[in-house]
Amino acid sequence: MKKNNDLKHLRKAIKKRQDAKRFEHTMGVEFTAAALAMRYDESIQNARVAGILHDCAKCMSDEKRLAICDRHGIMVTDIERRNPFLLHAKVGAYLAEKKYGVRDQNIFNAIKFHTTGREAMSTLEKIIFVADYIEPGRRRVPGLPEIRKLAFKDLDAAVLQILENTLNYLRDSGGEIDPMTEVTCNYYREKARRE
Ligand code: DGI
Ligand code: FE
Ligand code: FE
Repeated sequence: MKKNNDLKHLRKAIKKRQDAKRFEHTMGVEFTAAALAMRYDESIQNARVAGILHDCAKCMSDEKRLAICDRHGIMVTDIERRNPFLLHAKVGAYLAEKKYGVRDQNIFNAIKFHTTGREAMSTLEKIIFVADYIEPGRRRVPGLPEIRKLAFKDLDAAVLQILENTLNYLRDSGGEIDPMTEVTCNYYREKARRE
């Protein structure tokens, strides 16, 4: 299949499974991930595929996400069991392979870690993590214009800023923090300090 057809096919499949608002976000992430791929010498095609698929398990009930994990031996941590929306990343990576035929490990990982991040992310993983936060349709969050600029200057610095914002937001709103989000934040804080 030609690459452009591939993208068209994936967009069409996802459009059927997401509500209009979520699909608009998906298109924003595809677009932004492509722009960041240009800036950071990453594969534009891979960035677009990962962008289209990153939230493929978002428009699904918690029960369904948990059932997919149980059925396919995907490990569910305690925090994920209590906050099953977090599973849309892991389940999304699984579906990217099984349902959408993605064969590239780097693309799965970009989907799998797009919500919490992880230590030592690949360029593609960071691109999706950042694109998800800064895409044009993202609702206003404090400091977003600065993070958008920063993303095209220093990708690691943008990753760190997003993690700090997310952790502050979770602390203020009383959301339960996934230890993975904290581990990622500490890693990028330490990395910035050393460089
Ligand atoms: O799926 P999206 O809404 O496009 O974006 P996302 O996958 O980054 O999910 C965003 C939400 O995830 C946002 O409200 C913050 C939340 N999040 C990120 N890290 C954690 C977290 N939520 C909890 N409870 N714990 C975390 O550690
Ligand atoms: Fe998401
Ligand atoms: Fe998203």
